Amino acid sequence: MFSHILFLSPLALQAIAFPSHLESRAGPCRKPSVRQEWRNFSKQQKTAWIDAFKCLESKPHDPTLQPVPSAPGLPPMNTTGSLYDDFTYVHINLYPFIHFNALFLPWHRWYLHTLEQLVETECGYKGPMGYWDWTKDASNLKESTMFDGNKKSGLGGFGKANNDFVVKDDAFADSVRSYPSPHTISRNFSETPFDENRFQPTPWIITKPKTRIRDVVTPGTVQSVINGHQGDFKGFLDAFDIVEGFHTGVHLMVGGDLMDPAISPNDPLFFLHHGMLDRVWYLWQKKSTRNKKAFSGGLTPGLATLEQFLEFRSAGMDPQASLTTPIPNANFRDAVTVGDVLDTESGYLCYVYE
Ligand SMILES: *[C@@H]1O[C@H](CO)[C@@H](O)[C@H](O)[C@H]1NC(C)=O
Ligand SMILES: *[C@@H]1O[C@H](CO)[C@@H](O)[C@H](O)[C@H]1NC(C)=O
Ligand SMILES: *[C@@H]1O[C@H](CO)[C@@H](O)[C@H](O)[C@H]1NC(C)=O
Ligand SMILES: [Cu+2]
Repeated sequence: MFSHILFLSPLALQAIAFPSHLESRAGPCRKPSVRQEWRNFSKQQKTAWIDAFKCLESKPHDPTLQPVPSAPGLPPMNTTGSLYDDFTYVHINLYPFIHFNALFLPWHRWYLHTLEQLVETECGYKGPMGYWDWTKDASNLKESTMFDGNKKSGLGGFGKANNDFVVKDDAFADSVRSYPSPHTISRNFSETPFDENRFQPTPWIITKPKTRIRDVVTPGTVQSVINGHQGDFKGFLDAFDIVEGFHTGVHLMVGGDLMDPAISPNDPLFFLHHGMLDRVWYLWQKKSTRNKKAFSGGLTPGLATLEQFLEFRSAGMDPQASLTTPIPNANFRDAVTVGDVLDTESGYLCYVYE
């Protein structure tokens, strides 16, 4: 793990404010793609999804990626890595601008959509995108069927202590990730993931370290988030992304690459976990017209001290974001605004969750 500091200067925020070639994106959505729960993929579909990811590992670095000035401590760009590494690097580079603020959900929605475009256009993938409904696993997380050890169709389980927790039983066992330095992924399960100093680099915002993950990823927790905060995006985001909650909790529970916040897309589970998070936002948006249009919150993460975090929490501090705020993209693929990704079924996006 590497530690870095998340204090952003106004200059750094300006640097991300205007990605290049911003254009309006409108269009009808006649046949939305359907994102499926991973356990609802057939074995052949799982293999095809995994093969598409491996295909991205075989493609070279894309020189159009242009990192923005970012937080000290983040790894520098490695131009001999793969296109998969580039995609991870977009997350590493923009990490301080897209978490614990208003952009968290819109940015990750753009990120998943960009992945979908990458596997389709670069690798000819035609199957569905997926999500991991961890509420199905709350009573038995470590033994979840997500952690399937099939070399062709399995995402694999957890590593062993005598082997630095490197995952060996998955289809990605030979996949080298370049960030922060070349390695294959690791995972180390924890029942109480908010404890044990797993949460870096801002450990001071954890106030309930004994929280058990099984009590957090329940259907009831998710349902109350979806049912709450009518029309109030900021309130919804605060409830959705509390620190001892399901977003952070699942990252920390799996451990290894997934718990290291900036490099977490190294583990393909990232995309299925964030698929679920995007789906929870989607289900909240479906609740009412007011929810569907709601968006608010600040652009600066309030993470400097616990006092600051308790005041601003996950929805960020000034300056305030709006529908015309650009989604930071480090010049990688489409430059769009928050307004472009609010509706998954019209304009720029065209998908639903089953
Ligand atoms: C699984 O897929 C079937 C159709 O392929 C669908 O009817 C069902 O609702 C899906 N189940 C879940 C849990 O999404
Ligand atoms: C960059 O990534 C490539 C491919 O993973 C690796 O061989 C090389 O050692 C990396 N360079 C650095 C400086 O980490
Ligand atoms: C792995 O997880 C266990 C249990 O949560 C913890 O005690 C241990 O320190 C972790 N080891 C590493 C290397 O992360
Ligand atoms: Cu992220």
